[in-house]
Amino acid sequence: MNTNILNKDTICAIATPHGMGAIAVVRISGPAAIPIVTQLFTQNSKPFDKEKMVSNKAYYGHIVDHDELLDEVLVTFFKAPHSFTGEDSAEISVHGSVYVQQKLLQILIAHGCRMAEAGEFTRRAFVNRKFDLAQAEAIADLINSESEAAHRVAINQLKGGFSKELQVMRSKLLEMTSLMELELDFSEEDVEFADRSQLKALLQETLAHVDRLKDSFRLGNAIKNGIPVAIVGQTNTGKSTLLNALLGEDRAIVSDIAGTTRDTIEETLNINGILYRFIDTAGLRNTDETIEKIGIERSYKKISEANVVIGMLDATTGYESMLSSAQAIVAKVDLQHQQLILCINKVDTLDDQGETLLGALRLDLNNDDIIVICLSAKHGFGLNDLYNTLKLSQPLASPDATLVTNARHYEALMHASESLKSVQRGLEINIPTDLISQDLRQALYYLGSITGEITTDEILGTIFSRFCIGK
Ligand SMILES: Nc1nc2c(ncn2[C@@H]2O[C@H](COP(=O)(O)OP(=O)(O)OP(=O)(O)O)[C@@H](O)[C@H]2O)c(=O)[nH]1
Ligand SMILES: [Mg+2]
Repeated sequence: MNTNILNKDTICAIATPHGMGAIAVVRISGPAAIPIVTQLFTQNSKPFDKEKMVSNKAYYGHIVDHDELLDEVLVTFFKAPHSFTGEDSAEISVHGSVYVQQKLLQILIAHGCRMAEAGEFTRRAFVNRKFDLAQAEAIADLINSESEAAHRVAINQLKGGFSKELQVMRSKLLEMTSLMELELDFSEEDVEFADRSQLKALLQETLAHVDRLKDSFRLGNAIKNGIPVAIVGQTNTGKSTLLNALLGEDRAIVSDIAGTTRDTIEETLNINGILYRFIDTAGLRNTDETIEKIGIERSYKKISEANVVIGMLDATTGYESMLSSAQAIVAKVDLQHQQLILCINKVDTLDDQGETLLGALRLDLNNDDIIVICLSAKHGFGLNDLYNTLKLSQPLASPDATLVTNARHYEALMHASESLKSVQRGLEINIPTDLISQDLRQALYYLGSITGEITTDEILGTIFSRFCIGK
Protein backbone atom coordinates (compact mmCIF):
# COMPACT_ATOMS: atom_id res chain seq x y z
CA MET A 1 0.00 0.00 0.00
CA ASN A 2 1.35 3.40 -0.91
CA THR A 3 1.98 5.60 2.10
CA ASN A 4 0.76 8.76 0.37
CA ILE A 5 -2.57 7.27 -0.57
CA LEU A 6 -2.82 5.87 2.92
CA ASN A 7 -2.43 9.30 4.46
CA LYS A 8 -4.93 11.00 2.18
CA ASP A 9 -7.89 8.83 3.10
CA THR A 10 -9.89 9.49 6.18
CA ILE A 11 -10.78 6.19 7.80
CA CYS A 12 -13.40 5.15 10.32
CA ALA A 13 -14.20 2.02 12.34
CA ILE A 14 -15.83 0.84 15.52
CA ALA A 15 -13.05 0.55 18.11
CA THR A 16 -15.01 -1.31 20.77
CA PRO A 17 -16.03 -5.01 20.64
CA HIS A 18 -18.74 -5.83 18.18
CA GLY A 19 -22.29 -6.16 19.37
CA MET A 20 -24.41 -4.34 21.90
CA GLY A 21 -22.88 -2.58 24.90
CA ALA A 22 -23.46 0.37 27.20
CA ILE A 23 -21.39 2.56 24.92
CA ALA A 24 -19.43 2.07 21.71
CA VAL A 25 -16.56 4.15 20.37
CA VAL A 26 -16.16 5.02 16.72
CA ARG A 27 -12.75 6.20 15.62
CA ILE A 28 -12.04 8.50 12.70
CA SER A 29 -8.56 9.41 11.47
CA GLY A 30 -7.16 11.32 8.53
CA PRO A 31 -7.04 14.83 7.06
CA ALA A 32 -10.83 15.21 6.89
CA ALA A 33 -11.56 13.68 10.31
CA ILE A 34 -12.19 16.96 12.11
CA PRO A 35 -14.22 18.71 9.34
CA ILE A 36 -16.40 15.64 8.83
CA VAL A 37 -17.16 15.15 12.51
CA THR A 38 -17.76 18.85 13.24
CA GLN A 39 -20.22 18.92 10.34
CA LEU A 40 -22.33 16.25 12.04
CA PHE A 41 -21.91 17.43 15.61
CA THR A 42 -24.27 19.87 17.31
CA GLN A 43 -24.37 21.40 20.78
CA ASN A 44 -27.61 22.88 22.18
CA SER A 45 -29.19 22.43 18.72
CA LYS A 46 -26.54 24.68 17.17
CA PRO A 47 -23.68 23.59 14.90
CA PHE A 48 -20.50 22.97 16.85
CA ASP A 49 -18.28 26.02 16.95
CA LYS A 50 -15.09 24.78 15.25
CA GLU A 51 -13.14 27.86 16.28
CA LYS A 52 -13.48 26.94 19.94
CA MET A 53 -12.36 23.37 19.45
CA VAL A 54 -9.56 22.34 21.81
CA SER A 55 -7.57 19.22 21.08
CA ASN A 56 -7.79 16.22 23.46
CA LYS A 57 -10.96 17.55 25.08
CA ALA A 58 -14.27 15.68 25.18
CA TYR A 59 -17.44 17.55 24.12
CA TYR A 60 -21.00 16.57 24.91
CA GLY A 61 -23.55 17.03 22.14
CA HIS A 62 -25.54 15.28 19.42
CA ILE A 63 -24.89 13.65 16.07
CA VAL A 64 -27.40 15.01 13.57
CA ASP A 65 -27.53 14.04 9.94
CA HIS A 66 -29.92 15.80 7.52
CA ASP A 67 -31.85 17.23 10.49
CA GLU A 68 -32.31 13.78 11.93
CA LEU A 69 -31.00 13.13 15.45
CA LEU A 70 -28.97 9.92 15.64
CA ASP A 71 -27.70 9.91 19.22
CA GLU A 72 -26.48 11.81 22.23
CA VAL A 73 -22.69 11.53 22.15
CA LEU A 74 -19.32 12.53 23.52
CA VAL A 75 -16.78 13.62 20.94
CA THR A 76 -13.05 13.97 21.50
CA PHE A 77 -10.92 15.68 18.89
CA PHE A 78 -7.19 15.09 18.53
CA LYS A 79 -5.08 17.46 16.45
CA ALA A 80 -2.08 15.99 14.64
CA PRO A 81 0.48 15.00 15.76
CA HIS A 82 -1.03 14.56 19.23
CA SER A 83 -3.18 11.55 18.45
CA PHE A 84 -2.76 7.79 18.40
CA THR A 85 -2.22 7.74 14.63
CA GLY A 86 -0.32 11.02 14.50
CA GLU A 87 -3.04 12.39 12.19
CA ASP A 88 -6.06 14.58 12.88
CA SER A 89 -8.51 12.21 14.58
CA ALA A 90 -11.77 12.07 16.49
CA GLU A 91 -13.47 9.55 18.72
CA ILE A 92 -17.22 9.48 19.07
CA SER A 93 -18.72 7.65 22.04
CA VAL A 94 -22.27 6.66 21.22
CA HIS A 95 -24.83 4.51 23.01
CA GLY A 96 -23.88 0.93 22.25
CA SER A 97 -26.82 -0.01 20.05
CA VAL A 98 -25.75 -2.05 17.05
CA TYR A 99 -28.07 0.09 14.90
CA VAL A 100 -26.55 3.37 16.12
CA GLN A 101 -23.02 2.10 15.53
CA GLN A 102 -23.75 0.93 12.00
CA LYS A 103 -25.76 4.01 11.13
CA LEU A 104 -22.97 6.29 12.33
CA LEU A 105 -20.48 4.44 10.13
CA GLN A 106 -22.83 4.81 7.16
CA ILE A 107 -23.16 8.55 7.80
CA LEU A 108 -19.39 8.95 8.11
CA ILE A 109 -18.85 7.06 4.87
CA ALA A 110 -21.48 9.20 3.14
CA HIS A 111 -19.48 12.24 4.26
CA GLY A 112 -16.22 11.00 2.76
CA CYS A 113 -14.68 8.52 5.20
CA ARG A 114 -13.89 4.98 4.22
CA MET A 115 -13.93 1.86 6.39
CA ALA A 116 -10.54 1.16 7.94
CA GLU A 117 -8.75 -2.04 7.13
CA ALA A 118 -7.62 -4.38 9.91
CA GLY A 119 -4.82 -2.72 11.89
CA GLU A 120 -4.86 0.43 9.76
CA PHE A 121 -4.96 2.87 12.69
CA THR A 122 -1.89 1.21 14.23
CA ARG A 123 -0.21 1.03 10.84
CA ARG A 124 -0.68 4.78 10.36
CA ALA A 125 0.74 5.36 13.83
CA PHE A 126 3.78 3.29 12.84
CA VAL A 127 4.18 5.15 9.54
CA ASN A 128 3.99 8.44 11.46
CA ARG A 129 6.68 7.18 13.83
CA LYS A 130 4.51 7.19 16.92
CA PHE A 131 6.22 3.89 17.78
CA ASP A 132 8.23 1.17 16.09
CA LEU A 133 7.05 -2.18 14.82
CA ALA A 134 7.95 -4.16 17.95
CA GLN A 135 5.90 -1.68 19.99
CA ALA A 136 2.98 -1.93 17.55
CA GLU A 137 3.06 -5.69 17.99
CA ALA A 138 3.17 -5.17 21.76
CA ILE A 139 -0.15 -3.33 21.49
CA ALA A 140 -1.69 -6.42 19.88
CA ASP A 141 -0.19 -8.56 22.67
CA LEU A 142 -1.51 -6.18 25.30
CA ILE A 143 -5.03 -6.41 23.90
CA ASN A 144 -4.76 -10.20 23.80
CA SER A 145 -3.13 -10.61 27.22
CA GLU A 146 -5.05 -13.00 29.43
CA SER A 147 -2.86 -13.03 32.50
CA GLU A 148 -0.90 -10.68 34.69
CA ALA A 149 2.39 -12.12 33.42
CA ALA A 150 1.45 -11.75 29.74
CA HIS A 151 0.30 -8.21 30.45
CA ARG A 152 3.60 -7.34 32.12
CA VAL A 153 5.66 -8.66 29.21
CA ALA A 154 3.53 -6.72 26.69
CA ILE A 155 3.78 -3.51 28.71
CA ASN A 156 7.57 -3.85 28.92
CA GLN A 157 7.80 -4.22 25.16
CA LEU A 158 5.42 -1.32 24.62
CA LYS A 159 7.62 0.90 26.78
CA GLY A 160 10.34 0.29 24.19
CA GLY A 161 13.03 -1.47 26.23
CA PHE A 162 13.44 -4.23 23.68
CA SER A 163 13.60 -1.74 20.78
CA LYS A 164 16.23 0.29 22.60
CA GLU A 165 18.42 -2.80 23.12
CA LEU A 166 18.19 -3.61 19.43
CA GLN A 167 18.98 -0.05 18.40
CA VAL A 168 22.12 0.06 20.53
CA MET A 169 23.33 -3.23 19.06
CA ARG A 170 22.56 -2.09 15.53
CA SER A 171 24.28 1.25 15.79
CA LYS A 172 27.49 -0.36 17.08
CA LEU A 173 27.47 -2.94 14.31
CA LEU A 174 26.62 -0.29 11.74
CA GLU A 175 29.58 1.81 12.75
CA MET A 176 31.88 -1.19 12.35
CA THR A 177 30.36 -2.09 9.00
CA SER A 178 30.79 1.44 7.67
CA LEU A 179 34.46 1.41 8.64
CA MET A 180 34.95 -1.91 6.87
CA GLU A 181 33.20 -0.64 3.79
CA LEU A 182 35.43 2.41 3.82
CA GLU A 183 38.40 0.05 3.60
CA LEU A 184 36.94 -1.31 0.39
CA ASP A 185 37.13 2.17 -1.14
CA PHE A 186 40.84 2.25 -0.32
CA SER A 187 41.51 -1.34 -1.29
CA GLU A 188 44.56 -0.35 -3.32
CA GLU A 189 46.23 1.09 -0.26
CA ASP A 190 45.68 -1.91 2.01
CA VAL A 191 44.52 0.12 5.02
CA GLU A 192 42.51 -1.14 8.00
CA PHE A 193 40.03 1.33 9.51
CA ALA A 194 38.07 -1.24 11.45
CA ASP A 195 40.20 -2.65 14.23
CA ARG A 196 39.80 -6.43 13.91
CA SER A 197 40.27 -7.26 17.58
CA GLN A 198 37.72 -4.62 18.48
CA LEU A 199 35.37 -6.10 15.91
CA LYS A 200 35.83 -9.57 17.36
CA ALA A 201 35.04 -8.33 20.85
CA LEU A 202 31.98 -6.47 19.61
CA LEU A 203 30.81 -9.54 17.74
CA GLN A 204 31.12 -11.74 20.78
CA GLU A 205 29.21 -9.29 22.92
CA THR A 206 26.47 -8.81 20.31
CA LEU A 207 26.14 -12.51 19.62
CA ALA A 208 25.77 -13.26 23.33
CA HIS A 209 23.08 -10.59 23.57
CA VAL A 210 21.22 -11.83 20.48
CA ASP A 211 21.37 -15.41 21.74
CA ARG A 212 20.11 -14.39 25.17
CA LEU A 213 17.13 -12.66 23.57
CA LYS A 214 16.56 -15.62 21.26
CA ASP A 215 16.63 -18.08 24.15
CA SER A 216 14.13 -16.02 26.13
CA PHE A 217 11.50 -16.94 23.54
CA ARG A 218 10.75 -20.28 25.18
CA LEU A 219 9.70 -18.57 28.38
CA GLY A 220 8.26 -15.50 26.64
CA ASN A 221 6.10 -17.61 24.41
CA ALA A 222 5.03 -19.74 27.36
CA ILE A 223 3.93 -16.65 29.27
CA LYS A 224 2.04 -15.28 26.29
CA ASN A 225 0.27 -18.47 25.25
CA GLY A 226 0.25 -20.28 28.58
CA ILE A 227 3.04 -22.32 30.16
CA PRO A 228 2.78 -25.80 28.65
CA VAL A 229 2.27 -28.45 31.32
CA ALA A 230 2.09 -32.01 29.95
CA ILE A 231 0.23 -34.59 32.05
CA VAL A 232 1.76 -37.95 31.19
CA GLY A 233 1.96 -41.50 32.47
CA GLN A 234 0.73 -45.04 31.92
CA THR A 235 -2.88 -45.69 30.96
CA ASN A 236 -5.49 -45.45 33.71
CA THR A 237 -3.25 -43.51 36.09
CA GLY A 238 -5.81 -40.68 36.29
CA LYS A 239 -4.40 -38.10 33.85
CA SER A 240 -7.78 -37.10 32.45
CA THR A 241 -9.26 -37.09 35.95
CA LEU A 242 -6.53 -34.62 36.95
CA LEU A 243 -7.19 -32.37 33.94
CA ASN A 244 -10.89 -32.27 34.83
CA ALA A 245 -10.11 -31.56 38.49
CA LEU A 246 -7.80 -28.68 37.55
CA LEU A 247 -10.35 -27.16 35.20
CA GLY A 248 -13.29 -27.82 37.50
CA GLU A 249 -15.28 -29.35 34.65
CA ASP A 250 -15.69 -32.65 32.83
CA ARG A 251 -13.54 -31.77 29.85
CA ALA A 252 -11.90 -35.14 29.14
CA ILE A 253 -13.54 -38.56 29.14
CA VAL A 254 -12.62 -40.58 32.20
CA SER A 255 -13.07 -44.35 32.36
CA ASP A 256 -11.45 -47.40 33.85
CA ILE A 257 -10.76 -48.71 30.35
CA ALA A 258 -7.05 -48.43 29.64
CA GLY A 259 -6.37 -46.26 26.61
CA THR A 260 -9.39 -43.95 26.97
CA THR A 261 -7.57 -40.83 25.84
CA ARG A 262 -6.29 -41.28 22.29
CA ASP A 263 -5.37 -37.74 21.35
CA THR A 264 -3.99 -34.80 23.30
CA ILE A 265 -6.42 -32.39 24.92
CA GLU A 266 -5.28 -28.85 25.75
CA GLU A 267 -6.93 -26.29 28.00
CA THR A 268 -5.63 -23.05 29.47
CA LEU A 269 -6.14 -22.04 33.06
CA ASN A 270 -5.13 -18.91 34.93
CA ILE A 271 -3.69 -19.76 38.35
CA ASN A 272 -2.67 -16.78 40.48
CA GLY A 273 -2.07 -14.52 37.49
CA ILE A 274 -0.09 -17.05 35.47
CA LEU A 275 -1.58 -18.72 32.43
CA TYR A 276 -0.96 -22.46 32.15
CA ARG A 277 -1.74 -24.70 29.20
CA PHE A 278 -2.51 -28.14 30.58
CA ILE A 279 -2.13 -30.97 28.09
CA ASP A 280 -3.76 -34.32 28.82
CA THR A 281 -2.07 -37.04 26.78
CA ALA A 282 -2.68 -40.61 25.66
CA GLY A 283 -1.49 -43.12 28.29
CA LEU A 284 1.91 -44.66 27.61
CA ARG A 285 1.92 -48.41 27.02
CA ASN A 286 3.02 -50.92 24.42
CA THR A 287 0.26 -51.35 21.89
CA ASP A 288 -0.22 -52.61 18.34
CA GLU A 289 -3.24 -50.43 17.81
CA THR A 290 -2.42 -47.92 15.05
CA ILE A 291 -4.42 -44.94 16.30
CA GLU A 292 -3.29 -45.41 19.89
CA LYS A 293 0.33 -45.63 18.71
CA ILE A 294 -0.01 -42.25 16.98
CA GLY A 295 -1.52 -40.83 20.17
CA ILE A 296 1.40 -42.15 22.21
CA GLU A 297 3.88 -40.59 19.79
CA ARG A 298 2.09 -37.30 20.31
CA SER A 299 2.41 -37.77 24.06
CA TYR A 300 6.18 -38.02 23.70
CA LYS A 301 6.23 -34.93 21.52
CA LYS A 302 4.22 -33.01 24.13
CA ILE A 303 6.66 -34.09 26.83
CA SER A 304 9.54 -32.62 24.83
CA GLU A 305 7.70 -29.33 24.22
CA ALA A 306 6.49 -28.80 27.78
CA ASN A 307 8.03 -26.51 30.38
CA VAL A 308 6.56 -28.62 33.15
CA VAL A 309 5.83 -32.37 33.05
CA ILE A 310 3.39 -33.90 35.51
CA GLY A 311 4.14 -37.63 35.66
CA MET A 312 1.15 -39.57 36.95
CA LEU A 313 1.77 -42.79 38.91
CA ASP A 314 -1.00 -45.13 39.99
CA ALA A 315 -0.71 -46.07 43.65
CA THR A 316 -2.96 -49.12 43.16
CA THR A 317 -0.39 -50.80 40.91
CA GLY A 318 2.15 -51.33 43.67
CA TYR A 319 5.50 -49.75 44.42
CA GLU A 320 7.69 -51.62 41.90
CA SER A 321 5.40 -50.75 39.01
CA MET A 322 5.26 -47.10 40.12
CA LEU A 323 9.05 -46.94 40.36
CA SER A 324 9.60 -48.33 36.87
CA SER A 325 6.94 -45.97 35.41
CA ALA A 326 8.63 -43.09 37.22
CA GLN A 327 12.01 -44.07 35.80
CA ALA A 328 10.57 -44.31 32.30
CA ILE A 329 9.18 -40.78 32.60
CA VAL A 330 12.41 -39.40 34.09
CA ALA A 331 14.28 -40.77 31.08
CA LYS A 332 12.08 -38.73 28.74
CA VAL A 333 12.44 -35.43 30.58
CA ASP A 334 15.28 -32.94 30.21
CA LEU A 335 15.68 -32.04 33.87
CA GLN A 336 17.98 -29.12 33.07
CA HIS A 337 15.29 -27.29 31.16
CA GLN A 338 12.06 -28.88 32.30
CA GLN A 339 10.43 -29.24 35.69
CA LEU A 340 9.21 -32.72 36.57
CA ILE A 341 6.48 -33.23 39.16
CA LEU A 342 5.68 -36.86 39.90
CA CYS A 343 2.23 -37.45 41.40
CA ILE A 344 1.44 -40.61 43.33
CA ASN A 345 -2.24 -40.66 42.40
CA LYS A 346 -5.18 -42.52 43.95
CA VAL A 347 -3.75 -42.20 47.47
CA ASP A 348 -7.38 -42.40 48.66
CA THR A 349 -7.12 -46.17 48.06
CA LEU A 350 -4.19 -46.52 50.44
CA ASP A 351 -4.31 -46.72 54.24
CA ASP A 352 -1.83 -44.08 55.28
CA GLN A 353 1.02 -45.57 53.21
CA GLY A 354 1.14 -42.50 50.95
CA GLU A 355 3.99 -40.81 52.80
CA THR A 356 5.97 -44.07 52.99
CA LEU A 357 5.69 -44.60 49.24
CA LEU A 358 6.62 -40.98 48.66
CA GLY A 359 9.74 -41.31 50.84
CA ALA A 360 10.79 -44.53 49.11
CA LEU A 361 10.33 -43.05 45.65
CA ARG A 362 12.36 -39.96 46.54
CA LEU A 363 15.10 -42.17 47.89
CA ASP A 364 15.18 -44.47 44.87
CA LEU A 365 15.08 -41.70 42.31
CA ASN A 366 17.73 -39.84 44.27
CA ASN A 367 17.42 -36.54 42.44
CA ASP A 368 16.57 -33.29 44.22
CA ASP A 369 15.33 -31.71 41.01
CA ILE A 370 12.38 -34.10 40.89
CA ILE A 371 9.38 -33.16 42.98
CA VAL A 372 7.15 -35.95 44.28
CA ILE A 373 3.70 -35.33 45.76
CA CYS A 374 0.71 -37.42 46.84
CA LEU A 375 -2.57 -36.87 45.04
CA SER A 376 -6.12 -38.02 44.69
CA ALA A 377 -7.26 -36.46 41.44
CA LYS A 378 -10.69 -37.99 41.90
CA HIS A 379 -11.29 -36.51 45.35
CA GLY A 380 -9.28 -33.31 44.96
CA PHE A 381 -6.74 -34.22 47.62
CA GLY A 382 -3.29 -32.70 47.05
CA LEU A 383 -4.40 -30.25 44.36
CA ASN A 384 -3.23 -27.30 46.45
CA ASP A 385 0.21 -28.91 46.75
CA LEU A 386 0.24 -29.20 42.99
CA TYR A 387 -0.75 -25.53 42.51
CA ASN A 388 1.96 -24.41 44.90
CA THR A 389 4.57 -26.60 43.25
CA LEU A 390 3.64 -25.26 39.83
CA LYS A 391 4.00 -21.73 41.10
CA LEU A 392 7.40 -22.40 42.66
CA SER A 393 8.70 -24.38 39.73
CA GLN A 394 8.10 -21.52 37.33
CA PRO A 395 11.37 -19.88 36.33
CA LEU A 396 9.79 -16.46 36.04
CA ALA A 397 12.13 -13.90 34.61
CA SER A 398 12.81 -10.76 36.60
CA PRO A 399 10.20 -8.11 35.85
CA ASP A 400 12.65 -5.94 33.92
CA ALA A 401 14.22 -8.65 31.79
CA THR A 402 13.40 -8.43 28.11
CA LEU A 403 11.49 -11.47 26.93
CA VAL A 404 10.90 -12.24 23.30
CA THR A 405 7.30 -13.34 22.85
CA ASN A 406 6.80 -12.96 19.15
CA ALA A 407 7.62 -15.75 16.68
CA ARG A 408 8.58 -13.20 14.01
CA HIS A 409 11.12 -11.61 16.36
CA TYR A 410 12.43 -15.03 17.34
CA GLU A 411 12.98 -15.95 13.71
CA ALA A 412 14.76 -12.66 12.96
CA LEU A 413 17.02 -13.14 16.00
CA MET A 414 17.82 -16.67 14.87
CA HIS A 415 18.88 -15.39 11.44
CA ALA A 416 20.85 -12.51 12.97
CA SER A 417 22.66 -14.99 15.20
CA GLU A 418 23.57 -17.14 12.19
CA SER A 419 24.88 -14.15 10.24
CA LEU A 420 26.97 -12.98 13.20
CA LYS A 421 28.43 -16.46 13.58
CA SER A 422 29.37 -16.45 9.96
CA VAL A 423 31.12 -13.07 10.41
CA GLN A 424 33.03 -14.63 13.30
CA ARG A 425 34.06 -17.60 11.18
CA GLY A 426 35.04 -15.27 8.34
CA LEU A 427 37.33 -13.28 10.62
CA GLU A 428 38.97 -16.48 11.89
CA ILE A 429 39.91 -17.61 8.42
CA ASN A 430 40.59 -14.12 7.05
CA ILE A 431 38.07 -14.08 4.24
CA PRO A 432 37.90 -10.89 2.12
CA THR A 433 36.44 -7.80 3.75
CA ASP A 434 33.59 -7.45 1.28
CA LEU A 435 32.27 -10.91 2.20
CA ILE A 436 32.47 -10.12 5.90
CA SER A 437 30.65 -6.86 5.43
CA GLN A 438 27.93 -8.71 3.52
CA ASP A 439 27.29 -10.96 6.51
CA LEU A 440 27.32 -7.94 8.80
CA ARG A 441 24.73 -6.27 6.55
CA GLN A 442 22.61 -9.42 6.82
CA ALA A 443 22.75 -9.32 10.61
CA LEU A 444 21.86 -5.61 10.53
CA TYR A 445 18.95 -6.35 8.23
CA TYR A 446 17.47 -8.99 10.54
CA LEU A 447 17.89 -6.88 13.67
CA GLY A 448 16.36 -3.90 11.88
CA SER A 449 13.42 -5.94 10.66
CA ILE A 450 12.23 -6.45 14.24
CA THR A 451 11.65 -2.78 14.97
CA GLY A 452 10.66 -2.03 11.38
CA GLU A 453 13.68 0.05 10.45
CA ILE A 454 13.94 -2.24 7.47
CA THR A 455 10.64 -3.65 6.27
CA THR A 456 8.81 -4.17 3.06
CA ASP A 457 5.19 -3.24 2.49
CA GLU A 458 4.44 -6.93 2.25
CA ILE A 459 5.77 -7.61 5.74
CA LEU A 460 3.86 -4.65 7.14
CA GLY A 461 0.70 -5.86 5.43
CA THR A 462 1.03 -9.29 7.03
CA ILE A 463 1.69 -7.92 10.49
CA PHE A 464 -1.09 -5.35 10.59
CA SER A 465 -3.71 -7.54 8.94
CA ARG A 466 -3.56 -9.67 12.11
CA PHE A 467 -4.94 -6.76 14.11
CA CYS A 468 -8.66 -6.28 14.41
CA ILE A 469 -10.52 -3.59 12.52
CA GLY A 470 -10.62 -0.40 14.55
CA LYS A 471 -7.14 -0.97 15.96
N1 LIG B 1 -9.68 -44.10 43.56
C1 LIG B 1 -9.27 -43.26 42.64
N2 LIG B 1 -9.53 -43.48 41.35
C2 LIG B 1 -9.08 -42.59 40.44
C3 LIG B 1 -8.36 -41.42 40.81
N3 LIG B 1 -8.03 -40.75 39.69
C4 LIG B 1 -8.55 -41.46 38.66
N4 LIG B 1 -9.19 -42.55 39.10
C5 LIG B 1 -9.88 -43.56 38.30
O1 LIG B 1 -8.96 -44.20 37.44
C6 LIG B 1 -9.59 -44.54 36.20
C7 LIG B 1 -8.79 -43.96 35.04
O2 LIG B 1 -8.87 -42.55 35.08
P1 LIG B 1 -8.55 -41.66 33.81
O3 LIG B 1 -8.53 -40.27 34.28
O4 LIG B 1 -9.45 -41.99 32.68
O5 LIG B 1 -7.08 -42.16 33.51
P2 LIG B 1 -6.12 -41.76 32.31
O6 LIG B 1 -4.76 -41.74 32.86
O7 LIG B 1 -6.61 -40.53 31.64
O8 LIG B 1 -6.27 -43.01 31.35
P3 LIG B 1 -6.00 -43.14 29.77
O9 LIG B 1 -6.69 -42.01 29.09
O10 LIG B 1 -6.59 -44.43 29.43
O11 LIG B 1 -4.53 -43.13 29.59
C8 LIG B 1 -11.01 -44.00 36.30
O12 LIG B 1 -11.86 -45.04 36.67
C9 LIG B 1 -10.91 -42.95 37.39
O13 LIG B 1 -12.14 -42.77 38.07
C10 LIG B 1 -8.10 -41.21 42.21
O14 LIG B 1 -7.51 -40.23 42.62
N5 LIG B 1 -8.58 -42.16 43.06
MG1 LIG C 1 -7.19 -40.15 29.77
